[in-house]
Amino acid sequence: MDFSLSEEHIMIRDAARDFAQTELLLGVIERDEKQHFPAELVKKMGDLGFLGIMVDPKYGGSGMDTISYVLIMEELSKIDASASVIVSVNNSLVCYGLEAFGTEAQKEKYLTKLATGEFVGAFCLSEPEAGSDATSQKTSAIDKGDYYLLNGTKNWITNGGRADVYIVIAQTDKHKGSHGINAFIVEKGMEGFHVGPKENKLGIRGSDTHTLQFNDVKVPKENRIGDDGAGFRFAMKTLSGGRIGIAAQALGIAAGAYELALKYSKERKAFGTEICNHQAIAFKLADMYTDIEAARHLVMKAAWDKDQGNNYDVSSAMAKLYASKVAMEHTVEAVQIHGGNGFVKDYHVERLMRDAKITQIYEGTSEIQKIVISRNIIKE
Ligand code: COS
Repeated sequence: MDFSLSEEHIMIRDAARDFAQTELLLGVIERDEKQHFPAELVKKMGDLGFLGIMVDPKYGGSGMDTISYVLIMEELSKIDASASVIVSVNNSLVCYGLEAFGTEAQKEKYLTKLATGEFVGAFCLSEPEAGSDATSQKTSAIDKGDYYLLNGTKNWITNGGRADVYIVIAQTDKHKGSHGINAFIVEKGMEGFHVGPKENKLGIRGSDTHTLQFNDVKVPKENRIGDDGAGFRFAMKTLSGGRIGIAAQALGIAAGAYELALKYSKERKAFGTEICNHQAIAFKLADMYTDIEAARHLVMKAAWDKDQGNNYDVSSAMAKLYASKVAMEHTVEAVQIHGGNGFVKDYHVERLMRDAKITQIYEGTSEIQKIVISRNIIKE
């Protein structure tokens, strides 16, 4: 067993850290306040290879492993979780889904542009009445010969108004339950595809979240991903990888808040000494440090499982469940350590606290992660 990072991993992590602390930090408060999508920064992240981290270089990707992906996600998320969710969705839900399950023609046409950042992708599973209960898809895709006729509504779609390529999950045969579901590639601008208003969110306010409407959209047959009826398993498998990305995001949010709290506690004085010298604060820091390190181990283990070709359904669920809990609890503590300043936007921790909450909700709520974990351990 070896817990050390390779020189290459350290270089990758440092490059992401450098980018986050110089480029992402600039204007992060304003982007959050104004719900401003960081289009310029997305382009720069594309140039750095952050939008197709694990994609094979023959499709324009960086050809890195999942450990590199989580290292990058952690560093970006310490500073700007709105930017990192764009990276996470593009990498693990869209690029991975296409690379692992798409046809050669789909990879040529879409993956090559998504991996370089020329295109941005979105993943559309959730519906008004199918969030956690993902098999209850109401969006339908009727087989019309050489195309499918797509109708329905998707909500809380990350990159919803900004994407070029949308992977849409829909019911093709409701009598077959989860085996009557398919995944389709829908392009921006297809007739009958409408983007609804942008959501006004508690956190990750710089990311672009919309409801999408599909009214008789003709999706060519060749845009179906995988075999007929394989769409639910495609979505589940893709989400297992997505959960590693979100776990790394939660880890980054927690670690970012911890680093700010540690620094502040060494500068701020009360009762004649820096507040880190008071046990009330020192013990909070000890708990944060320990829990964040434990979360990091779970995140790394899930990434390692994926890189080794092991099943990572449970390790990704555990990583997301635990890292998101740590992010929520310790961003609250980071605000507490900052006192009144923690309640003010300039100190960043209140934003990290707001951003933390979504990591317990999207790509499977904490309760869903417990379903995945418990079902798997019971059946063993
Ligand atoms: N990999 C491959 N196949 C999987 C799978 C996985 N990770 N998880 C489930 N499946 C398969 C099952 O094996 C089953 O196939 P069979 O019928 O051939 O046995 C099929 O998919 C249906 O699975 P299951 O019966 O477990 O479905 P449930 O309706 O009970 O739902 C949960 C399972 C709750 C785990 C699933 O609906 C889920 O993950 N929901 C959350 C969705 C989510 O994350 N939403 C957020 C949207 S993205 S922001």
